[in-house]
Amino acid sequence: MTDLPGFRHLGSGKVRDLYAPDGDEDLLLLVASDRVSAFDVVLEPAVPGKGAMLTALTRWWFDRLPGVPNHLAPDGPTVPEGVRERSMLVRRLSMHPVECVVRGVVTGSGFTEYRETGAISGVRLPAGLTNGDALPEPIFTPAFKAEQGEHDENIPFDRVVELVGGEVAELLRDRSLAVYREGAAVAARAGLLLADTKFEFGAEQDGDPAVLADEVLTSDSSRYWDAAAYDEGRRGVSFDKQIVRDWLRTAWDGTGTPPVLPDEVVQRTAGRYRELVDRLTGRADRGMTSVR
Ligand code: Q0Z
Repeated sequence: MTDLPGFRHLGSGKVRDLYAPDGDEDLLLLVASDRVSAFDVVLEPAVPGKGAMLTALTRWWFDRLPGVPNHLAPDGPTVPEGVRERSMLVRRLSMHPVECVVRGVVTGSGFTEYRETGAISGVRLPAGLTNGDALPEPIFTPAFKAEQGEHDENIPFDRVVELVGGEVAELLRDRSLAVYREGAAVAARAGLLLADTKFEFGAEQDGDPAVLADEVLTSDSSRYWDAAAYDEGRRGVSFDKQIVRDWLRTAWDGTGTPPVLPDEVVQRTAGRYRELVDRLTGRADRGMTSVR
């Protein structure tokens, strides 16, 4: 994390940092770092270009989703050169305490809940599903946003209604499903399966009550799987982080500080992030000058 002149640091997640510009209460600066996490820990060293690539991807998706209002600020203070290409200046919203998860595939915590209860977030599913099975239709499986470090708690749609009201709850669900469908269609053309993804929405003061915020359809907020591998029965192979996960499993027992990633693992991972962006956006330079 860097000191940014003209900005105040508000907080950090595992791989991102949040700032507010001095003297403008209505804006925020979201900075995507090059840090990479796996198995819930942040690893060393960083993956060069990752923050720029994921920021470019969110901007690209916002551009492709003209029907869904998003939080990008039309203008604002000049962002320091050193973080500009991995930052987004956004309008400050009143965030809804709901993670809007959409699943096209049953996996992860969703599969665990399904195995235990036959449902995910109150959505009953057919019997006999296996980890990684695709659903006939994507499902909206909201979760209540936990405090930092805790895991989100899946909640039924009725609970979303109690939290945000019926009209907003329906907007969250309908917009989430629409964005997932667009994402999955684009991914399919790129030979990728969008297994699941999560969105966050916030309300504008006296404006739209369900503005799409945060990062969108990045591989940090979504599971992108290689479709060819999936069709061969190799399910759950993450498009970008698999190299890190596979290496870490061989090199670490999960206790104490994780080992430093070898340069070869870092470089191959950077290449996978680049390939993800290239395949989704159809190659061509996307302005990530530092990455190419
Ligand atoms: C997003 C986060 C972090 C990056 C707050 N438009 C908005 N209005 C109000 N709040 C947010 C947004 Cl995007 C908001 N986050 C998550 C944390 C770095 C994003 F450390 N937190």
